[in-house]
Amino acid sequence: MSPRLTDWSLALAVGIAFASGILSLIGGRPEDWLIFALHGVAGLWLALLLWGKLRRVLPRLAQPQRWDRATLAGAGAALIVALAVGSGIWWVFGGGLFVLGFNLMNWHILLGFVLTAAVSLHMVARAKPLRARDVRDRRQMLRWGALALGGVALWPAQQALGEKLQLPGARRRFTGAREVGSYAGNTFPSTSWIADQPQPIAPAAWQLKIGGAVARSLALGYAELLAWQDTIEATLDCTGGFYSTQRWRGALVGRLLDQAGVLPNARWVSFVSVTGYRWSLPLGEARAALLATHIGVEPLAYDHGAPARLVAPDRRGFEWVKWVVRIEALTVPDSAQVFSIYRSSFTPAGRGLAPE
Ligand code: HEM
Ligand SMILES: Nc1nc2c(c(=O)[nH]1)N[C@H]1C(S)=C(S)[C@@H](COP(=O)(O)O)O[C@H]1N2
Ligand SMILES: [Mo]
Repeated sequence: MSPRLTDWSLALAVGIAFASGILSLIGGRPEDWLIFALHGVAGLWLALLLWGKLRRVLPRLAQPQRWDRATLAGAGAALIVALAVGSGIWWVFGGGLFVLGFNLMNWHILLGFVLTAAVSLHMVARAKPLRARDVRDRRQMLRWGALALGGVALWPAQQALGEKLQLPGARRRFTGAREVGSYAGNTFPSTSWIADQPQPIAPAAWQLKIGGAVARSLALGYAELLAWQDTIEATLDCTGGFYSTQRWRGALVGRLLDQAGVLPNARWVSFVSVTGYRWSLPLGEARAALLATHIGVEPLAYDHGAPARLVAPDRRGFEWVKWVVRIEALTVPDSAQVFSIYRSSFTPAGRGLAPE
């Protein structure tokens, strides 16, 4: 393949891997598996392309007298690609790692960002346009197609290999997440998007406000919530790489909304944490979600969002708002909620300081 075709293919593979990686963060419904498959294929295709490129440049790398600054940059780039791809494959096979407070999946995502930034900068500085002759040669294009097909074929082959060898990674969910502490009460890990750490809320002092596009705003106490004993089984699947399936107990959000009387123009429902962290669901989905007070037979522990947290089946863990204090019916989507999950840990309430 011509160097330019290889380079543009590398950039395309990185672009697809990055875009599908970002999309995968919000994918949790079973049909979203395709995003994860696309991500794997793009990553494995990238590995094949890198291999091809290395075979071309290795002879030069072996001769120090021919090194220049570009050689160094190129070797560095190859290393980042190898680390990004390698960390992904290692995760899929079940590898573990915990360095500087980050696990292997955290590092993989970080490397994905670094790689994408590096490739973008590199292209701005040095990309040469693809010429007709780079894509006209039949033999070249056959080779290009073979490599792309190789990426597509490697993905299922690798899944099958993991299963055949019964590698630990074979038991992961389609999101890549690994099971921890299902049906064992509060014992599964607790985590934050950033670092929310509000002061504990005593159930007796807790109030749930329901407002927004409703007929009558109201406030409920903990005991009123306990009166409902709705249970649902649902899987909390954190983008940090673990999942846990529990039988959650509490009140279906639909019941709470009915008490307040949702206005006909309401379309979304927002769940607001005491830290300011908030997320919303479409009305129908929100009705079927649970405001949980219990995991199995145990009351929610502080870390898991006591007194009450959102349980949103088929949604990723970051959407399961903890320490919920307000539910709000919305007539327009809340586009600023994305910022709330980055900001909450830096507010006084999110840092656990006493209210001013
Ligand atoms: C452009 C940079 C990236 C590259 C080259 C890359 C590459 C890879 C590769 C090769 C795999 C293993 C796939 C397999 O063997 O089946 C993988 C897995 C994974 N990557 Fe990435 N990745 C990148 C960025 C990201 C980003 C930005 C995210 C999330 C924000 C992400 C999330 C994941 C997840 C969740 C898995 C596990 C999927 C599974 O278990 O099937 N990646 N990645
Ligand atoms: N208020 C608030 N809710 C939150 C978070 C947070 O940082 N603040 N983190 C979310 C993330 S990223 C996940 S994966 C789950 C983790 O729930 P757990 O701590 O019970 O495992 O809570 C979600 N709810
Ligand atoms: Mo998470």
